[in-house]
Amino acid sequence: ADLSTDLAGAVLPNPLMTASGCAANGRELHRFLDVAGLGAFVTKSVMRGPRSGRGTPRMAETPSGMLNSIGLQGPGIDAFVEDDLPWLASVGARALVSIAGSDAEEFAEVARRLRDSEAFSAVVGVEVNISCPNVANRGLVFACQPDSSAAVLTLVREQLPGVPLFAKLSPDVTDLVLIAEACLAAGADGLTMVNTLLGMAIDLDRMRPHLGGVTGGLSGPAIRPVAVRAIWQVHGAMLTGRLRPAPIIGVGGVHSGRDALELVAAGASAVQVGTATFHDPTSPARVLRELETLLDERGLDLAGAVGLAHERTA
Ligand code: RRO
Repeated sequence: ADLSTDLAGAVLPNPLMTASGCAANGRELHRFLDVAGLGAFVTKSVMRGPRSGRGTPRMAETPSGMLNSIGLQGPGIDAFVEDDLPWLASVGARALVSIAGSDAEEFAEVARRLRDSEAFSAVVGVEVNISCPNVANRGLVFACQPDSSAAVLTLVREQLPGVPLFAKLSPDVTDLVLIAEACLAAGADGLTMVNTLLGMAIDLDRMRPHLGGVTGGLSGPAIRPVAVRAIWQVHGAMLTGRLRPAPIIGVGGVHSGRDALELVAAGASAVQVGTATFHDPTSPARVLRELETLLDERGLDLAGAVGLAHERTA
C-alpha cells in the first residue's frame, strides 16, 4: 500500500507520528526507535521560557488509561532551538514542533524564535497546542472558545507564513466543529484531534487526589472512542461543506494497526501514538506495519482509506 500522506503541503512517507509530550525531544526514544523512520516526530509543547511543570506525583495509571498533570515542563524555546531541533535535524527526523503559550503573544513569540532558528529546515510543520488541560484555566481560555483559539492561530500564522500549521484541539468542548471552524478561518492548515480528556483519580489509601495537580489529562484506550467521535464530527462537517476540507491528524489511545485504521476511517490522514510508547517505545513502528497489512488486505492505499467509513453509514 502507498502509505504516504500530504498534510497541507507537509508530504510524509508514512502517517505514523509520536504524540506530543510522550517522547520529549526524541533522544531517549531514538535509542529504541529510529525517529527518522516516523512520518514525523512530534515534540513536547515548547513555551517561551524554561518551566519545571507541576509538582509530583503527576502521572497516574488507571485500568483504562493514564492521567498526567505535567504542566508544560520544558526547556523553553531558546534551548529547544539550540539543542533539540539541531539534534532532530542531525538524525534526519521530520519535526512537527508543538508550541504553547499563556497568551496569544507568547505563542507568536515562540513561533518567531522557531522560524529564526538555524535548524528550521527540519521543521515540517507546527502543532499549535491550544488545549493543554493542565494550565491554571484547564484549557478554557483557548481551545474551549472560538474567539481565543482564532486569536492564537492568527498571530502564529503571521509569524510562520507557508509553514503547515495544525491546531491541537481539546475533546472537552461543547461544539468541536465551531472551534475547528474558527481555527481554520484564522489560518490553521489542519487539526490535530484530540488532546487528553480532563479527568482525575483518588488515592483511597491517603483519601486524596492521586495527582498533585488534582485534575489531569486522560489518555490511552479510554479516550480512543472519544478521538474517533471527534475526528468523525469534524471530517463529516468537511464532507457536508460546513467546514473547508483540511487534513486531520488523529490521536487518542492508538495501540495497534486496527486502532490506527479506525481513526483513518473516521477521517484522519495521519495518526499519532502516545501512551502506548510508555509500555513499548517501538510501538509506532509496529502500528505502522500492522496498518500497512490491514490496508493491503483491503486493497487500499492510505489516502483511499481516509474517511471511508462516512460512505458506509447504516
Ligand atoms: O504538559 C502537560 O501537562 C500536558 C499538555 Br501541555 C497537553 O497538551 N496535554 C496533556 O495531557 N498534558
